[in-house]
Amino acid sequence: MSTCRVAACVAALAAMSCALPHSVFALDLNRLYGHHTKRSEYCHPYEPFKCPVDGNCISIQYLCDGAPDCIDGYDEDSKLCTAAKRPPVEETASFLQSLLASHGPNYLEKLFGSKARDALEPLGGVEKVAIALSESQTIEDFGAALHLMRSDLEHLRSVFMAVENGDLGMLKSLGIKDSELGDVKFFLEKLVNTGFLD
Ligand SMILES: [Ca+2]
Repeated sequence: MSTCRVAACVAALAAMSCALPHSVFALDLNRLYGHHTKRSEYCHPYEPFKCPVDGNCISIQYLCDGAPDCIDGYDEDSKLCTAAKRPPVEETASFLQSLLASHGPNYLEKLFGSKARDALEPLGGVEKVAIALSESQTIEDFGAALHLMRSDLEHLRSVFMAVENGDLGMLKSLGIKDSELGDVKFFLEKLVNTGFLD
């Protein structure tokens, strides 16, 4: 579980690097690795990404560029590179949490099916679902990560396909409130636009 959290954290930081100056990214990486890296071993701000295994420091431009720069290829890890294109895990988790808080603990059954009851507990909780949404390259990977039943996965796929086709009637028929339609559509489109249905 803790490995998952670290991976998600790295992914979120990688995603942030697109929007933030490198110096900010470096500070956050230092905080992330601070508990097992001596201060003197910090990476230079120009090469802020530290490979977890070999400790090499690499520039942001070599993250997810298609060529391995860490000895174990971690800079090209598919989960890391998928998550780098997605909204940060924290943002996804708080969006899911806000829907549950507004509409009750079973509201997300509408999207993720019968296992998404009780604030997503049968799926491992909100954070686990948010991490899976961030790191799963495709909807099939997402289904595998959360052990979704095939029927629930096909339902979710039909929701995504409706959104991809601009059919908001599908979301309305599921009982998504008009006031939330825009946010839910935006959230699902982000996933579609980063290869979730490929
Ligand atoms: Ca690379």
